[in-house]
Amino acid sequence: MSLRMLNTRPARPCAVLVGVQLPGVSDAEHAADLAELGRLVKTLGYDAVATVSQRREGLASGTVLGTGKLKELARLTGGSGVIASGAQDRTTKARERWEAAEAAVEVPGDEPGDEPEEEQATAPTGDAPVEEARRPTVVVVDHELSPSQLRNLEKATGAQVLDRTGVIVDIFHRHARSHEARMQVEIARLNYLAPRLRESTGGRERQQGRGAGDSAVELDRRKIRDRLAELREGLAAIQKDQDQRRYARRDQLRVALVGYTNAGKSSLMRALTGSEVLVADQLFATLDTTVRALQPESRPRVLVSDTVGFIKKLPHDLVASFRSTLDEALEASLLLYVVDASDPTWQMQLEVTRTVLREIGADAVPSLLLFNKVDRLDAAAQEALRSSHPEAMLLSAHRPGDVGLLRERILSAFAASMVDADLVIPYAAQSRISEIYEHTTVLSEAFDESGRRLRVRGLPGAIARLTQAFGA
Ligand SMILES: Nc1nc2c(ncn2[C@@H]2O[C@H](COP(=O)(O)OP(=O)(O)OP(=O)(O)O)[C@@H](O)[C@H]2O)c(=O)[nH]1
Ligand SMILES: [Mg+2]
Repeated sequence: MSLRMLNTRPARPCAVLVGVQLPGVSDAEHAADLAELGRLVKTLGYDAVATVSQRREGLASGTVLGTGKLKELARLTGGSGVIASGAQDRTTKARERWEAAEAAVEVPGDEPGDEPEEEQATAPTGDAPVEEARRPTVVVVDHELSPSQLRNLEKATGAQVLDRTGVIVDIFHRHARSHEARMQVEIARLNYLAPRLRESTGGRERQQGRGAGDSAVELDRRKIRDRLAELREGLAAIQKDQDQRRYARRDQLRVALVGYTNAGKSSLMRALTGSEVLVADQLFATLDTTVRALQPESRPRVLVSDTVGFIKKLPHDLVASFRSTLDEALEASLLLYVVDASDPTWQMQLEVTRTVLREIGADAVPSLLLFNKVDRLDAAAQEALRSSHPEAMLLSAHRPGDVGLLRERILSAFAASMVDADLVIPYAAQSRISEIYEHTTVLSEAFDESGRRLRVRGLPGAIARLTQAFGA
């Protein structure tokens, strides 16, 4: 017995995943959704130790799950399984859970048949502390819950309940680094929390009496409103500054890496620009937009931006809060759609990315489809992608040769839209030569009495501006 206790891993809190399979959602899709929820939950630092899943017509019921499934879930978490009088304090249920420990904790898996029978749910007393440590204390539901569904589930399970949006908002909160990202995330978080405020403090309120709880919540809500106003003001100032910087880059060639979270955008950003952006095998590692020049530098210079990834069922106000990512995409001269070709759900991931970008009008921007991580695919799978998507490029961000070819593809995509012009730079204005080299490719150069004569090639905008100043 004591040996088993020694085996106990340092406590990472345990979570149980809950999903409803709605009509029209295939088994495979449902399993993939739950697997993705598992990765989100892992990114947040929990171990997903069990899955409860049910086929239902809709999500409208008070607890999302049916009565039987709710009981099953409650067995895992040690809750009562009922809502009305089930609002007992979790500590009063400790003994019950202690007794129900071991077998009720399901090994991760999506098979409904894996679920343990009720009569198995008795563990030897001596094991109780070990099993108690592995008992899920968090229930994570793969759908957006209404505040009352959330409260009902908390009552019935005795566990903390998070929905998919809540998990994403929490990850964003942990990963945001820059001042701007932190402000954006705080706005999204407060918007998410405000309507759920009363529910999450439900237990305490009941003890204090409803009136006291309500006014405290009202006060909190007012504070949230004030804070939101303050944040929006701060963000507007930052974004104005960014707009100006973007305006200054308007004539430059810009490429934006867009795609599902974890597709390898930051890895490609590093490889293309030599920058040290964060690469990590977790969801939403990047929450800041970074812009760097393509390396080795080209003439004209090409700027590459790394952006925040997308995910299925990303709440709309969270998308909206990432304005800088969307602006980067919208204003890019070329969009690189990065797909993790080794993920069995890549088609869905690409569709999600396309849908969000279509919604903001970025589908008009020329694009190039990149199947990344092909080092994980066998030859047959690569061949299949090549024949189904002849226009796309297969590559691995980890192979310098592939990255070199991508660089060539980017430069040749721009070559088609370039225009040529003749410029004369008077000797008195030679200090502006570097500006010309930055924005154009100089095709030929000669000197005469009027100054330096250049034949240049660049984007129409930059050429128009330069011709106005130096047109021959
Ligand atoms: N095998 C393989 N792994 C890759 C490749 N590209 C990226 N990865 C890995 O995939 C994981 C995610 O890579 P990132 O570059 O951080 O992905 P991202 O798209 O920026 O992800 P977010 O910022 O979270 O949206 C990391 O563990 C990378 O090392 C590749 O071509 N092959
Ligand atoms: Mg990234």
